[in-house]
Amino acid sequence: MRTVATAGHVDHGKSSLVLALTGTDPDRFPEEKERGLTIDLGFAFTKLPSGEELGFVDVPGHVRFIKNMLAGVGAVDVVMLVVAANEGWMPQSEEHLRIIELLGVRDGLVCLTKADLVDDDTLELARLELDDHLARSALVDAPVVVCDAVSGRGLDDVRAGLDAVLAAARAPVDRGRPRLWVDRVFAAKGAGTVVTGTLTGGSLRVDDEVEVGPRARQARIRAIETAHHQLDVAEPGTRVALNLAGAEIERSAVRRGDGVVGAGQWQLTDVVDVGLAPLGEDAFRTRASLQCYAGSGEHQARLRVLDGDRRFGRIRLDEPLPLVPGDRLVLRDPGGRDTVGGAEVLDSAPSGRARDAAAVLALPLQRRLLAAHRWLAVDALGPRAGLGPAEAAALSEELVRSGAAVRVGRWLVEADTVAALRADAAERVRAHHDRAPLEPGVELATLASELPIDVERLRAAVEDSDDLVVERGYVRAAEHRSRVADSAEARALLDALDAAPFSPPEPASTGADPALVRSMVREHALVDLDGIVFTSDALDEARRRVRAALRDQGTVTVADVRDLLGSTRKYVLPILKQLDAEGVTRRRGDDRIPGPATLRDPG
Ligand SMILES: Nc1nc2c(ncn2[C@@H]2O[C@H](COP(=O)(O)OP(=O)(O)OP(=O)(O)O)[C@@H](O)[C@H]2O)c(=O)[nH]1
Ligand SMILES: [Mg+2]
Repeated sequence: MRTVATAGHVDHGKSSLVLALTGTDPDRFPEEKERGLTIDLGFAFTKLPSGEELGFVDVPGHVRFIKNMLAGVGAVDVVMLVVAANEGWMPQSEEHLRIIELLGVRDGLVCLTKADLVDDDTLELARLELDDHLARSALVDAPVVVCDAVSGRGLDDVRAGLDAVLAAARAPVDRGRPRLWVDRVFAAKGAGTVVTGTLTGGSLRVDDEVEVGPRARQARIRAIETAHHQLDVAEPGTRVALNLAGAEIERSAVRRGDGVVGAGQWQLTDVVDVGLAPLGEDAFRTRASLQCYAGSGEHQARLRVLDGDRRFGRIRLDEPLPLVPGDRLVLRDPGGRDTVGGAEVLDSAPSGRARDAAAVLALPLQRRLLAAHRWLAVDALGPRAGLGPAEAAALSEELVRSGAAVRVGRWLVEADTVAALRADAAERVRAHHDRAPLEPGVELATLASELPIDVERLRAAVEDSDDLVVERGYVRAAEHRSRVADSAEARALLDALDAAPFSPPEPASTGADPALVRSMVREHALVDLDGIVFTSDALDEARRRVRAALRDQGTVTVADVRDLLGSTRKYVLPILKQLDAEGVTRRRGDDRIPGPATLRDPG
């Protein structure tokens, strides 16, 4: 199914044409029928000669209801522009055409209707005038059909014309990232809430999880309907009604302008950097309050122009929306009198300073994403670029293959950025090795704060590098000895301590360098218990013997342990204090009983 929106000046015969083509009067409200004036959007369905199902979104022509018109055209990419032959081109013919262009619509059919009200000469004149207005517009190549809704003249040409235009128009894209801008909401008969809109970007099926509105409320699709029949799957381009189930949905009012998107696939944003498309000179002041139309919604927005040429701007919206690069916005002055221009979203999550943004925004999409974010999480690529999972994966690969980016952990980073980071890190680490050759390297967190960068990114960048190594929380040069404890000096010290493991000599008395001792403690080759340095092996052995004794006797005294280890109180007390701290033993009066760790695992 495809969806087409009407456009054109008030009273020019849009709704009458939709009625004549579909048999459904799109004017739903009694007030509309009475006054013969469309106020809000109307919907009707038909089947074209080709067999294609067609949904119409019929918009009001009166300038007072332009907000509703914008809600109707926000998600369609084919229009039917209607001009009455007896009145010719009028202000809303012009404004609607401009709006359509700002939204990026390139395909449409033009109906010169009410032909029954004019003679042939007037009709010919109207036709020439119309061609004038369409020249140099987005609809310059659109077929023009002469018709009227009273006698039915030309209606078959309209149907054939719609078929031809739809066949030639870009097919709705399926990126696997569905989004539906809600244009109508009502309570379902049984339960739940029904929202309608034109589905784009991907398909939705019954039972899919979706997120709704600025707070991304969770909902499940209970049923899908189009043109009065039920669907299991709705394809992009279809006008659908979704029956939504979910506690958060029942309680809250879903409104026109809310987005319904595939769960977990979209990021909501209330600030976007855009390319500006002004209508006329001086359309945008450097800072301005505007009405911004996005999808089916109207929003208050603040625009800040980012460059002297007024090509780029930063727009802050009154609430977060699911927007991606490529989305088109229409901007009107807050008095609501004029459409001043449009905007194309270029960056949906601008992070840099506004005054630096323009240079980045001028780049093509891929370079722009990398330049704007520097560290672009791979799983954010889809939402940031407006791409589906498959496209995002392909883009990621392409960026790496072309050398534009390097894959670092879960990020894509400009090659230069990573290279500079690694060089900086390596220089600092080497300088540290020179200053403190006995130390294992620089602590990862310390290095991160010096650079500065967060630890996770630094770790990823260093782990993939050839000349740096991360080990036990330290970054060292690849050629730096991995363990101080493997050195000859260290072996000599270990041998000296091992000679009397439970009453070891002071390291200084063996001639060991205090820096070496500190490094060995950090590497867990030695333990420092209240200033007495034991080998880790000695502590392990002491722990083993104490646990064995506890198993046999239930309790041990300091004197028991002293005998067990063949040592003296001076050494035994710090060892027992350590075992207490580990939960191996617990004090009870003068005795030690099994601690929580021993009770859990008696060994
Ligand atoms: N003679 C004649 N009258 C028409 C034709 N089409 C519409 N009309 C009349 O023109 C008036 C306006 O028609 P609508 O179809 O409501 O016009 P519209 O463009 O939908 O108007 P808005 O939605 O308010 O912008 C009605 O009185 C129609 O009966 C036509 O082809 N010939
Ligand atoms: Mg109408």
